[in-house]
Amino acid sequence: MSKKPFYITTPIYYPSGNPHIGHCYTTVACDSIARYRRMQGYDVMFLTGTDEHGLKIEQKAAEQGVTPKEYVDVIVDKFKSLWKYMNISYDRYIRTTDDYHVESVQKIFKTLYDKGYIYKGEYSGKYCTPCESFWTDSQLDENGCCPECHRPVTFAKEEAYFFKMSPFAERIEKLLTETDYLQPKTRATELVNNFIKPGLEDLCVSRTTFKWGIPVTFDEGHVVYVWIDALSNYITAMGYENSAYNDFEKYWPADVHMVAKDIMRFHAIIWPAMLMALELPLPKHLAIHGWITMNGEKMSKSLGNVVDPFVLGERYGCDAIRYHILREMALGADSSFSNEIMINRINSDLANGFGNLVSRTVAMADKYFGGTLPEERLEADIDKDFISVVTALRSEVDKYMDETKLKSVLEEIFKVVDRANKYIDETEPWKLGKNEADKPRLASVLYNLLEAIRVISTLLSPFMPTTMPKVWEQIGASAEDATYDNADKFGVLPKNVTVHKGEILFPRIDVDKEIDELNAILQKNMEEAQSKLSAEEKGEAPAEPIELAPEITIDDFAKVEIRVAKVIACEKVKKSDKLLCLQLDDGMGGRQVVSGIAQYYTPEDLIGKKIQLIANLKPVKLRGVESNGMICAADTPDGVKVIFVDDSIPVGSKIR
Ligand code: ME8
Repeated sequence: MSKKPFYITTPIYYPSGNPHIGHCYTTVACDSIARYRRMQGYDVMFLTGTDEHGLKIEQKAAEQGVTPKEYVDVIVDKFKSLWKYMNISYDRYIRTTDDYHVESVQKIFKTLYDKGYIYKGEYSGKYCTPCESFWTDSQLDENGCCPECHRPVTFAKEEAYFFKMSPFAERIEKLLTETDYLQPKTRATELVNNFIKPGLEDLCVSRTTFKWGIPVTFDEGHVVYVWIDALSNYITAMGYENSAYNDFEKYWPADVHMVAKDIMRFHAIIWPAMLMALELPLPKHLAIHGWITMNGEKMSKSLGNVVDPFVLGERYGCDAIRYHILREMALGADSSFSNEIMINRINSDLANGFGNLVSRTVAMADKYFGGTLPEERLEADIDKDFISVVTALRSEVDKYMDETKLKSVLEEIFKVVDRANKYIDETEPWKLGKNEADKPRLASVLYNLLEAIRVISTLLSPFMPTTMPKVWEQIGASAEDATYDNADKFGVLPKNVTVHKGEILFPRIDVDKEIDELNAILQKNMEEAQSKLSAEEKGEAPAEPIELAPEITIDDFAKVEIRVAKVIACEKVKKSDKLLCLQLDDGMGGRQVVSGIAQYYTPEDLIGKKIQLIANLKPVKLRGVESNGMICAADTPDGVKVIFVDDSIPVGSKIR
C-alpha cells in the first residue's frame, strides 16, 4: 500500500542577516512534526528555503559593495549549516533565485493577468522596506510609521500592477471563521475585523524603482512584488508550472504551513486569494505561533537582539536547545527568551528528570544483574497503573500533534517521565537489590522502567533526534523496538534485555557560573550584531533615498548669512496650528521670526535657547505676521527638530 503524503513548510527566510533562535523555532517545530509523521508512516515532504529578492536585500548588498546574489549566497550557506547543526531533516530547500522558481512565478503572474485578476494602475502610498509591505495612510501607526515594525516608511509613487482582492473576500472570511484552516482559530477575529470587514484593498504586486526581483515578462521595468514571489514557493518547489520537480499532484494541498504571527496576514488572506485566483486547492492548516522575545521585544536580526543558536548548541547540545524552545512556546502566545529559564529547564526536565531516569535504571540493571535481566519475574498491583499511564501516552501525543500543540505534547511526555521517577520511589528498587529473594520483583520493576523509557524515548525522538538513539543503545532497544507502532505497547523489549551503561545524556549545569558566562557571551554577540546594523535598521536615518538639490558654488553659499541668535520670547500665532512667533536677540538690535514648528515645540521649549538664524532672507508675512528670517531645523523621521547651538557661542556669531 502506498504511503499517505504529508506536506509541511516553514516560511522561506530572508537571508538579510544571520539566522537566530527565532528562525530556529519554526524550523525545529516543523522538523519535529515532519519526523513524527514519518515515524507514523506518512510519505513526508518537508520544505524550507530562502526568500532572496526585494529592496531590502538589494540595499544590503549595495552597502557591502557586492551583487545581491553574492550577498545572499553567503547567508544561505549559514542558514544551511545551522539546519545541519540543529539536525533539521528537510526534504527540499528552495531558493527564490532558483531558475525553476523564477520561471514558475513569471507564469503565475501572467496567468493572473490573463484571467483579469491583475491590472495596471499607479501606486501612491507608503512602503516599509524592512517588512517589504505597502501601507495606506490610515494603516500607519500613530507616528506615521509602519504599523508592524514601527520603523519609518518611504513614500512610493510609481506605475504598478495590482491584484484584485475583493472577489475573494467572502470565501476568505468563511475559510478563516468556518474551517480549521487557522490554528489557533482565535486569530480569525482580528484578521476579519482588521482587513476583511473594512473592505479588502487591491494589492500592489509589482515595483519599478528597483531591480532585484523577478521580471514581469510582459512589461519591462516591472519586477514582481516580493511577497507574490515568496508565497508561490510553496507550489513552485513541488513543480507547479515547471519541470524541475514532479510532486505537485502528490503533495498539494499542503497539510501545514507554519509561520509566526507577523506574517499571518500574508498567509491567511493574500495566499488563499492567489490560490483561489489560480483555481488551486487551499492548504489544510496554517499554524501560527508567537514570537520568541528578548527584553520584551521580538527577537529579530533588524532589532539586533538576537541569540546565536550556535553559541547555545555548543554549550548544551542541539537537542537541549530544540527541547527548550519548543517546551516554552505555547501555540499562539509569545515566549520570552532568558538564559535562566533555559538553564533551569535543561536541569529540571532533561538532567534531573529524563536523564536521571535513564541513568538510574540502566545503572541498577548493571549493578544488580550485570546488565542482563533474568527471566524470572514477580508482578505487583502497583505496576498496572504505571503501565496503563505509559501505554496511554501515544494517543495523548497524537491528539496534540494534530493540533500542532508541541508544548502540550512535551508536557504530556514529561508527565510520564515524572510518573516513572515516582514509580522508582514507590518500588524502592535499591532495597529490593539487597535481598536475593526480591530479585524477581526487582527484575519486573527494572523491566517496566526500561519499557517506559522505550516508549518515552520513541515519542521524544522527533523532538530530540540526536539523543534518543543513544538512549536506545543504553536500554538495549533495537530500531525495530523503538517504533511508533510499538509506542502504545508494553512488553516489546526482550525479557532478558541487556543494557549498556553510557555517557551522561544531559549533564547538570552549574546555574550561577553558567549564567554569568552566557550573559557575557550573548551580550558581546548582541553588541557586535547591533554595530553591524545599518542606521536605517536601527531607525536612525530617514529611509528615503536622499536627493540633492542642484550644485551651487561657494559664492552662492556666501550669499547666505547664518547667525547665532537667542530666543527671548515666543508665542503661538493666532488661528494657526503650525506657526510660532519668536522674538530673537540677534546681536543686531533684535528681530521677529515666524516658524512652522508649533506641532513639535511649545514656546517654553524654545525660550532661552540659542538657534541658527538665516539672517538675510527677504521679509515675508505669514498669517499676517511679519517674519524677518528663518531658523534652521532638520526633517527627521520623528518630525522637525530645531538645530540648537551651544550656549557658549555668542549671539551674532556668523556660521559658515
Ligand atoms: O518574513 N520568534 O522572512 P523572515 C519566532 N521572507 N519566530 C521568528 C522570530 C522570532 N523572534 N523571528 C523570525 C519573512 N521568526 C518572509 C517569509 S514566506 C512565504 C516569506 C520566524 O526571515 C517566523 O517563522 O523575516 C517568521 O514567520 C519567520 O521567521 C519570518 O522570517
